Amino acid sequence: MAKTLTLVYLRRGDEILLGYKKRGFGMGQWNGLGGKVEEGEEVGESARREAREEAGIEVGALRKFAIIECDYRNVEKPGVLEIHMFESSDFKGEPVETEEIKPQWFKISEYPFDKAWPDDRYWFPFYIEGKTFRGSFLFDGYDKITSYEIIETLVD
Ligand code: 8DG
Repeated sequence: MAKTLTLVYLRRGDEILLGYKKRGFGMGQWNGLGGKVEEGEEVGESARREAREEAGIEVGALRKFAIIECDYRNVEKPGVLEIHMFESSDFKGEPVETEEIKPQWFKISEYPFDKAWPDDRYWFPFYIEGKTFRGSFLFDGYDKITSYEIIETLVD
């Protein structure tokens, strides 16, 4: 069974909030806020909890725009992660640095693809075009994608 995780992208005009991961999985890369969904936790609630824990932000309404599956092969712990992706412009507070991440607003046109998970460059254009979609990515190690598919569809 795939593990369920979240990502939440806060938006402020033509800017997007990313966090530089200081430790743990995906360390040294920029990503949305998020993490593992805990047992008994609703996915949206989990995304809000991660935004609070990682950057001290209280998030209100969320819009889910995608679910992606990342299948990691040739790694120490192979397996599939199912990641539910949300955006929100409804939040209180300014992001603060925590032990886990350093937050920073980026212009959409300056998304740091070179220092982010390799799938981001494939799905981000779908998000920017306002599409909702499902993606699946087959990884060889954590840095290389050997095949992928993105299908525009409703997500819930
Ligand atoms: P924890 O023990 O602190 O809970 O875990 P962690 O190691 O710090 O991180 P995590 O909770 O496992 O969360 C990993 C985050 O990274 C989660 O928000 C989902 C996201 N993520 C992946 N894989 C990929 C990917 O391929 N692309 C993108 N954009 N995000 C990913 O886990």
